[in-house]
Amino acid sequence: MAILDVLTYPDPLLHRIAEPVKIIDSKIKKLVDDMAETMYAAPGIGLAATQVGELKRIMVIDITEDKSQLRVFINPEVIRKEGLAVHEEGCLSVPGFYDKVERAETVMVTALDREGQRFTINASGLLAVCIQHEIDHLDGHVFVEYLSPLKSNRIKNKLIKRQRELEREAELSQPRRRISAAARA
Ligand code: QAP
Ligand code: CO
Repeated sequence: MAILDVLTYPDPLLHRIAEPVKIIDSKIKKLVDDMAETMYAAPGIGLAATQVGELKRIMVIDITEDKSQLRVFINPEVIRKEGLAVHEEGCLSVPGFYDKVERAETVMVTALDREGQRFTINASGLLAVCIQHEIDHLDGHVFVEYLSPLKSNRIKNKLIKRQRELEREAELSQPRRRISAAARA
């Protein structure tokens, strides 16, 4: 198992549409396992394959406190939505930012599990929010798109600035690799 790198908004890959999984082979199972490990390590309650740069319709969710109920959704489809509810959301790809988003209150979803078995669930509350948030990722959407342009631009600019700082720190921690030809001369 491995902890994967999570893409940060506004990475362009986060806006691509993921492809359905055709066959659940050992590579897909490894990706599912690595995604679960990555989500638990964060820690987070949901992660879509798009967030780790894999444009496949796979997401993992565990909303329990004790990490006891991993749910794997492969090729998920919403077959019914009802009501509206507002919930505070965050995202591993939007670290440090949280805001309220309105979504359906309950959703009926069908998907394949890690073994390829079809299951259908009726979700409400936090699970319903999380399922809709992760399916959005598979369709190339990030929750900040639902916020006002003022808020989403502010978040985007702060994350770009932070990414630049992180890249600069990474450079400084490996000075030897970066000595230029001019400096050696
Ligand atoms: C999606 O999000 C979600 O900013 C899953 O610094 C979130 O697991 C659905 C996280 C809320 C419904 C409600 C976020 C971790 C985790 C951060 C997550 C952070 C560290 C987000
Ligand atoms: Co997210």
